[in-house]
Amino acid sequence: MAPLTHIPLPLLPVPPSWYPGHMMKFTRMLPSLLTRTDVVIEIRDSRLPLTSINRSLEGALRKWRLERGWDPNNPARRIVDAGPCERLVVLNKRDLVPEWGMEPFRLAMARKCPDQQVIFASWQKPRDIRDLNRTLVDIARRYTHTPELNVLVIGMPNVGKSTLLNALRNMGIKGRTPKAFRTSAQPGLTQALSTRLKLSIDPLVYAFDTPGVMLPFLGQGDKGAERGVKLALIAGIKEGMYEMETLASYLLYRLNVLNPIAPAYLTLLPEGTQPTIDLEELLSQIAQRYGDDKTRSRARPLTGGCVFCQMVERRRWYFICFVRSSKRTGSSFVHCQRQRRRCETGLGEYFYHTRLGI
Ligand SMILES: Nc1nc2c(ncn2[C@@H]2O[C@H](COP(=O)(O)OP(=O)(O)OP(=O)(O)O)[C@@H](O)[C@H]2O)c(=O)[nH]1
Ligand SMILES: [Mg+2]
Repeated sequence: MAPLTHIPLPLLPVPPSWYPGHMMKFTRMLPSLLTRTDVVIEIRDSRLPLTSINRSLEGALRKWRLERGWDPNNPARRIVDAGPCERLVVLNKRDLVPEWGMEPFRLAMARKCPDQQVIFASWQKPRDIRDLNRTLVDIARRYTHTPELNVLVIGMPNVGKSTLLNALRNMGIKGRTPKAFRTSAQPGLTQALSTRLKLSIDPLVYAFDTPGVMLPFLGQGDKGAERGVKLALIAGIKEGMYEMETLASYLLYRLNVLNPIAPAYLTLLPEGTQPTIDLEELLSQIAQRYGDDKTRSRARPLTGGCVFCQMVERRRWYFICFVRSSKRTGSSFVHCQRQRRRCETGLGEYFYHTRLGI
């Protein structure tokens, strides 16, 4: 099979600005909230472990740690240990990324950011939730003079903050507990700081859920444009801000870059099909192979949504969806494939940074 030799980045639109008032309000509140916080759990999406970092919250977190006695010159050393002050980074939705890359990525992060404890987790894996619960309980037990531990959960929209808190509560409190926080596949559901939620009784651990905060500005040039599209692909940006074609062509570009010899979409097509950089051509091939009618019912949940939403909704299936705007062409083509051991349908970031050691 002839490998693709030239894979141009598709023309991407200037990233939209999605920074509604509740996000700005929360960002302003953060420094004062931190004065009452003992542990920050910052949630990111395992599929975009770097792009889902919200750098706009970084300043407030650094200040909080310095005020609580961490060494400004050595972020791993604490000069005054007067009370709990921990920052945990949870790379959530780990069920959607391949296992083999996690440990190298965690090690690379530990080298680069020694002040952050990086944990991969998924609410679908009870062991992850139990470990996280134990980490919080251990921190609380270390500080016997602190009557209760207050945990603040922050992160970009839709990374799974409310879901993780519900899971932590179910794990930490015996008996049936009602679902505490509302969750949604669409970003921006939580819009205000929550009331406190009890995660453990002995020791007492409370947590606060917060609204997801997007970056006020996604960046200039190709970098900013790519950042926007990537976030849209994992449903981190409000639905409808991107054309489906834009998302599909970027996804095609990513899959080609990831494996120019045998990109993942070839498994959808008859043997011998050549890789392509032409989205229209690929769509036609998929249409020919699967036809429209068969796939229409599957396409329904995608109404204007994002290509990777499906991965979230159906655990054991990875979807590669190439969808034409139904308005313009009246058709949509969707196909799913079984989860592969070394899944290459991700956005590539995870893979690359694991290889490069960040
Ligand atoms: N596959 C998978 N999906 C998850 C996981 N955690 C959360 N989700 C899904 O991600 C979507 C967003 O979850 P939420 O908990 O509402 O996310 P959030 O960060 O609170 O979102 P905002 O309130 O909008 O900031 C939901 O559809 C969840 O079911 C996970 O570990 N794995
Ligand atoms: Mg929420």
